[in-house]
Amino acid sequence: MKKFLCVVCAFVCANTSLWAGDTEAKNSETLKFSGRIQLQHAHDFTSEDSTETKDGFRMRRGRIQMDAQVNDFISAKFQIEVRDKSPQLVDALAKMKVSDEVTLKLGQFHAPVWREELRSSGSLLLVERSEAANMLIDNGVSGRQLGVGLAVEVTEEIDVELNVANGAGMGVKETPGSTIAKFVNDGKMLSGRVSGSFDDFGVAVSYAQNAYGSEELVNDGTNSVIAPDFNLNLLDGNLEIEGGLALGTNAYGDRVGTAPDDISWMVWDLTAKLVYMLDEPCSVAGLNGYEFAVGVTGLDQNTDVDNDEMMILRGGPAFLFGPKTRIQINAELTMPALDGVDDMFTLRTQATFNI
Ligand SMILES: [Ca+2]
Ligand SMILES: [Ca+2]
Repeated sequence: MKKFLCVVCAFVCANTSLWAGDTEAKNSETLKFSGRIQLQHAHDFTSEDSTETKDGFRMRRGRIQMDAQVNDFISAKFQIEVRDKSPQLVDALAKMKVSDEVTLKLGQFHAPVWREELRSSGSLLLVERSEAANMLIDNGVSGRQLGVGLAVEVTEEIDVELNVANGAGMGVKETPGSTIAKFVNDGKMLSGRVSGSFDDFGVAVSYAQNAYGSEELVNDGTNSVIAPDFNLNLLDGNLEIEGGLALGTNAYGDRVGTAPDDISWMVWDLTAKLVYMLDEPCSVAGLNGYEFAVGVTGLDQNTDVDNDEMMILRGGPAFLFGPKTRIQINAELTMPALDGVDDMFTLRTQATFNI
């Protein structure tokens, strides 16, 4: 009897431990939780302004994500982020599989523009996305947006994605009665991307346009961008090269009187990362590999104006602790073309824990 009880007990215990690892989803076939913690430290070597902090830590990202497979046709993703101390909704989208080739996306998610922007923040080649990526967001032609999209798998290699969104950025609603601001209006952002993925390389071109202001406001116009980008995997995937070029226009409408001239801008970025994996993890926190990445970014805010350009060089090593954890160290040198403006040198370190 004692032996029988032990067997029953062992059986129950074994099953209980299995149950403990599962997540019970009320409405979905599967539900997966994941998250990300990114702690960043930066040191500014150049600022001589005694009123400025030169050095410190910040919580770059604290994220929680849920991925649900509701049924064979519907999946959903929900991600919230706390950056520093500000919580925000990052991704909230549902995907509906219309056919084997066509998927409808609804909610808040990345507009299909700029390869670097579409890469997960947990696997960026350098600590931060480039200033080129930031300039596309600042001009309202990329980034996370609220709207709907259509993803079409044309062939095994060729994908097309189309998107209609508010164009007002993350979490910003556009509803009847809302007050018109720069990107909050009746005008919507339209974007699209055609991409080809082959064995060792990928190539794509994106287009976006976003109407800003309103006919009643002087700043009535449309921002647009066309942006080709690529990536290459060499040396059995240990060398990754990624780049992009974005040609943008901020066009002002036909306003009577004070409308300024249209502005053309250009940004580009080229980044490479070399990975070296150890044969076996070492005893220091399971260190199992190294990376070295370098990147160069060019910004020209107005192609008709001289001396407003900027070149940014970034690079440094990273230490891998298994597939989900790494510490990256980047030296960042920002070189404005304008005479009399000093270069800026920052050392940025980031620990990423994908959990
Ligand atoms: Ca809008
Ligand atoms: Ca210029």
